[in-house]
Amino acid sequence: MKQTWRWYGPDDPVKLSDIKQAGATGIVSALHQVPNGTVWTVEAIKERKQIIEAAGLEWTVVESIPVHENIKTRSGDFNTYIDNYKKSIENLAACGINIVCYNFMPVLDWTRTSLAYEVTDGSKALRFDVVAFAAFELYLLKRPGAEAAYSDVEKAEAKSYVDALSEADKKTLINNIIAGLPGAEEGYTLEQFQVILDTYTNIDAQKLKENLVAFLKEVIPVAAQNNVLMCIHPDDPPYAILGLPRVVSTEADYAYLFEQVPHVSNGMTFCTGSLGVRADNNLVQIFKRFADRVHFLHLRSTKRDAKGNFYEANHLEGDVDMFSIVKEVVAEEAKRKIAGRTDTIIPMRPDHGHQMLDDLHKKTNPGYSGIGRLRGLAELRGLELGITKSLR
Ligand code: DNO
Repeated sequence: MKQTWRWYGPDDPVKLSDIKQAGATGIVSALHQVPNGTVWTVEAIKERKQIIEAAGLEWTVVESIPVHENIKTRSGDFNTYIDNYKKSIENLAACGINIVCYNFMPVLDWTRTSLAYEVTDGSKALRFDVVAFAAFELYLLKRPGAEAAYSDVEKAEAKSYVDALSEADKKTLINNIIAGLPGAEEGYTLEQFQVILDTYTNIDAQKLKENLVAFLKEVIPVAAQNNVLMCIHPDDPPYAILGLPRVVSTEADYAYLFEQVPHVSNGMTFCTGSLGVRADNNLVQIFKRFADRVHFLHLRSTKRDAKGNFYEANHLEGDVDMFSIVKEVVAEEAKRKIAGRTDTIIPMRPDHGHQMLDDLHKKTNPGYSGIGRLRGLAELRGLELGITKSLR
């Protein structure tokens, strides 16, 4: 695996020099300053690339070129936004960057209810609590239609939860969910949020799938022509929320996308943490089935409970069998070598990390602390080395 690290750009509190010391050789970055839907110019790409290379690192993966909401709903100026997307792919290819991660989640990217859940060792993790989420949509957002999605018992639980929150706690919960976690690009206020949710009134899962396939049918040929590997990130969490459809959550979802648009440039970001939230996702089976299309790996683990709550566990703990996954990755890399493919070393990044040690006293991007990810990377690197050596 190529060890990479997500860097949010010059304002990231974790510096390129820190990343070098962590032992990563590749950078995962995006032009977060460019508004969604706008072309990434060669100039702007080169500028970022030079900063990365001046630090002795390589810009390996783009995460993400965001997909404009109008493309997801196929409304408004969606054709222009698709053209712009293609142009950004061409420009990246012209600069020698050829792996692009993106997602197709309506309105919200990844979602958590708590960004500072204290685990038993005193470090802090990200968490999704189903009761807190229900409290948000039922009693803070007051989403029309939310009532029908919950049983009376669930509603009562959510009500006691919200009643016990201070005004400040309520604000934090709202912000955690809709203000936009790092990389989400879009953030909303409560008022804006309901307006944008309403743009999906006539879009069910089938329609959203069709819109995604229509987007892929336009974009993948351009990527293929430019030797760019596109890799769609799974939904996080991997199920419908807020009455919005989500269509990249399961093995069947991925199978459908690859059937519709078979070129290998139509690939996946294999995110163990997102996929692992569903007990019915068999991660090893999913990896094996789509292994030749895995262009990028997000390695982290989650721990779920019977109620559907989950928190982000240490990288080698929790529900994800990281040993088996990395073993499959090592096997896939060997297969690619024999097949004469050029992408024989799959980039991975330690996805998220706890806020721990010195991170606890610093301002960090939620999930993207320096030391927490350093721990993750070190553990994953050791795991891979152990597997590789034991196979010789
Ligand atoms: C969260 C990330 C996601 C991811 C996007 C990909 O930590 O994994 O924000 O970057 O969904 O487009």
